[in-house]
Amino acid sequence: MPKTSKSSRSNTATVHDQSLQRGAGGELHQIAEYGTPVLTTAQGSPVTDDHNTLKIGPRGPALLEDFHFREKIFHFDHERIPERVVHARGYGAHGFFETYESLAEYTRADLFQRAGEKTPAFVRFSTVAGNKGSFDLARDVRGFAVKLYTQEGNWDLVGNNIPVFFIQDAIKFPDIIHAVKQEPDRAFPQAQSAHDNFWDFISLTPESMHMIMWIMSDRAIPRSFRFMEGFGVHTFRFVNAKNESTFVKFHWKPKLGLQSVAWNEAVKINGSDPDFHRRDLWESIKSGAFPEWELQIQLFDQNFADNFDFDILDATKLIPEEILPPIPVGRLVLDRMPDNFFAETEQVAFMTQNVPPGIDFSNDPLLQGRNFSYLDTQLKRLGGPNFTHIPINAPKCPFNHFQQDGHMAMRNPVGRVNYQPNSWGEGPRASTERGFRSFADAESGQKVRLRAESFADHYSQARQFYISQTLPEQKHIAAALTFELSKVKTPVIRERLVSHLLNIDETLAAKVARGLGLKFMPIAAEAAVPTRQDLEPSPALSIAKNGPERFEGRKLGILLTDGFDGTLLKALQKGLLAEKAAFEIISPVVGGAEAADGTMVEGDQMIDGGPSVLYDAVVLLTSDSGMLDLLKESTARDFVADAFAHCKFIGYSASALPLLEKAGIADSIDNGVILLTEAKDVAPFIAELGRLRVWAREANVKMK
Ligand code: HDE
Repeated sequence: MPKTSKSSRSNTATVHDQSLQRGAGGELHQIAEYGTPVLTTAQGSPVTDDHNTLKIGPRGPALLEDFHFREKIFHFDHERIPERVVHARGYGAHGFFETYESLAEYTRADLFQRAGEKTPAFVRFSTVAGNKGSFDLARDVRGFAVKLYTQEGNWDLVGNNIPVFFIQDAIKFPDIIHAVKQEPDRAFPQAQSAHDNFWDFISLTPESMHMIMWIMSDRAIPRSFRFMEGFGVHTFRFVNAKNESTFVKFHWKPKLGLQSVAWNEAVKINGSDPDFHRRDLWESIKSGAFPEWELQIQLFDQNFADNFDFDILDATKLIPEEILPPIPVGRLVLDRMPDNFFAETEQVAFMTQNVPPGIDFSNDPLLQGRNFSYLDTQLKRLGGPNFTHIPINAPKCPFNHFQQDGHMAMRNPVGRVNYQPNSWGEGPRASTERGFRSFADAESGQKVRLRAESFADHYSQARQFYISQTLPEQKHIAAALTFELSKVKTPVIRERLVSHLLNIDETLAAKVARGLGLKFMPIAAEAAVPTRQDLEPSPALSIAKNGPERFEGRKLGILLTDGFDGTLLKALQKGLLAEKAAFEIISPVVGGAEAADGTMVEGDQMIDGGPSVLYDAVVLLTSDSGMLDLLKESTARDFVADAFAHCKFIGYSASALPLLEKAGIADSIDNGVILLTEAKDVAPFIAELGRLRVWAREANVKMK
């Protein structure tokens, strides 16, 4: 947030700092003063000079005995650990989960027993395909992994922001991931699914079609982590104290509603702020605007499962919320950033098999495979079996076991006893009463490598998703498919994909075929289940139908020039504060702009560094004289043209009209481009911002 006076710089070290001394070669040493901590080696030995290696004479050879240098460099050389094979780029935060009411009827999970119980939580959001250093606005699934430190052990709900998945059996996971990541010979494209290998695999994998509808929708380019849903995806089980089981699906619903960006916007955000999502989470938590989600659950019994149209073990299917309304059971609040990114966000080890008593697995073959993979991957990534000793991974409840030794062991069992049974009467013992007990489902059958026939309908829910979208959302899906396939060089892959689309929606298939310039329409792909079910639309699947209708939590970009109307700015600031929305000042120079009454307002961004794609809506507060300079600046034109093209609300003072002209929109002013003349215009303007986008404009700024 900008300040209206100059900020103090007292915390910033300058070359006038008294603690700075010059060494013989002119280098600056910062030396310890009374009360400041003394630099030491990792062994605790105080250091005299951290700028020069130990040498024979100032220009002589370096000495091997320089233990400080050796320790410093060797540690640096070992700083990297393998990045996650998927979900490498992520960002996390601490918080808590609060239970609304006891769920003892359904589960004995300790965290769900008492109303008002608060359970510490750590959440890591991520993209899937890109490397650790890739950009945030990739078109991709987002990971939504939640670690809940319950009083009966850690529960990891390792979910995504999309409730279904590409594949039905874990054995296909390496294939889909190989296909989506950079192609192995050329090592590109980075963090993009728009390439031959991905679409080749997809077009040969009909079970992925439902997920493809989601991943080509706006869900794959969320505005920020704060505005997306999370899903446990699989069917799990609740098990109560009487060992009765109820099936359960988990959903996280963001308090601020759902929101995504436009594709063209995503591409530009990646250029101007590749850390857009990280920064958003950091800024909102640091400013005290703590993101919040409600945990809602879909509960159902075997009878429901037997009568539902699809197999509840199939992770490419969901249960529409209209058929089985989710029940709110608690809330998740993120209120603290990690002290250190590596120690916490990078080293956090999520594992689907981390479940406390009262939560159990279903036979979903994807979940069963995951239960193997996550432990294995942590052993590799974190270097050994003692990753549970790392504070972010250690339970916060008492724990006792006989596991010992190994690399970096930090909590070996104390005393003589490290086995059971023993004659010493010491050490922990298993408890039939408190311990985890798997639900005793009766299983029998032949050993087979077979996919269940009940998994075979790949198109009905894909169509249901598509027809549940608003018109603009449907257009975005068609545009995304066309864009992605336009990057595919092999025509047969494009055609094969269109042949699947024909089984989902003929108009969609026709649009994509037209967009790609296909000479003829391929025949529809042969479906394993010939008759597609015509399912009712499910409004819960659309982002637009579940909008926030408030500007709370969003950010307004205010472009100022010298001579702007200070009363309008003050009214905007006040209105946004009341709305719990943020704003940034963008000015031709970062030093800021001077209002007509002589007040100086500091800028947060120079016009070059603050393109309109970084904001949910923009305002142009200018003056006639200020406009003369701004008109020479092409980024100012782009600022306005992009905001308009991305269907954003634009507020402007009358003097900004020439800039609207320069941006080519003066003749297309619609009800989303709003003149702000005096302070009383501001409240209705802010109320309008709650609509977030003027989707009706899209027809005028995009080809059909
Ligand atoms: Fe994962 N997944 N996954 N996944 N996954 C990993 O574990 C895996 C799947 C998800 O922020 C890995 O620690 C298999 C579905 C998230 O640290 C690895 C299969 C869903 C994260 C792994 C799946 C997810 C991971 C890589 C197919 C949504 C990031 C690094 C059966 C419900 C967690 C790691 C974090 C990470 C395996 C499919 C979500 C290799 C074998 C479905 C959010 O273990």
